[in-house]
Amino acid sequence: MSYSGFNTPQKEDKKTISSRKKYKISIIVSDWNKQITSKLLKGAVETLTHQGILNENIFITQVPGSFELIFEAKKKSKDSIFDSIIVIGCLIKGETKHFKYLCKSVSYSIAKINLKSSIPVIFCVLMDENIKQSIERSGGRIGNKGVDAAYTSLKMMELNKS
Ligand code: DLZ
Repeated sequence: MSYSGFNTPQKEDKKTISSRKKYKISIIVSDWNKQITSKLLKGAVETLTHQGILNENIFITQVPGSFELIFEAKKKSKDSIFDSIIVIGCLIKGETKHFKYLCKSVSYSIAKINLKSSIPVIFCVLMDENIKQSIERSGGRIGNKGVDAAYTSLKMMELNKS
């Protein structure tokens, strides 16, 4: 497997898993490139539930494209019921300038929400040169970035509460 940079956490003890029952997570997922974002979503949800988050505490919102992740994340970050937000999208380079400006605005805006928000917003937006790269990162050779985002969300919620 290629190096992904992500250190998968050690197996957690029962007490830690059980302590996560209280957490509520919003996942905002883009419909654009759904064949990829649905796999990222599946990876995230399976990891969260496996790590102690209750199914009924995972709130999924679908938006048309990655650009709309910004508006929805801003809204959800003001909603005090959530302990963490994960935004999932997939931007693939095309022939126009859309890719460059979408990548810039989505990453910049989600970073900006994190500066203001009291809850962590986890960034799971692939920005790939082609569909092959996206397939590799959504359950292929390089793993599933949805899984990594779920672990990051757990870590950040726990840090935020400590
Ligand atoms: C317009 C557009 C393009 C060209 N490419 C993508 C993409 O690769 N991934 C993605 O999530 N969304 C894309 N979009 C749609 C924009 O994110 C947005 O939905 C529209 O510009 C409407 O605001």
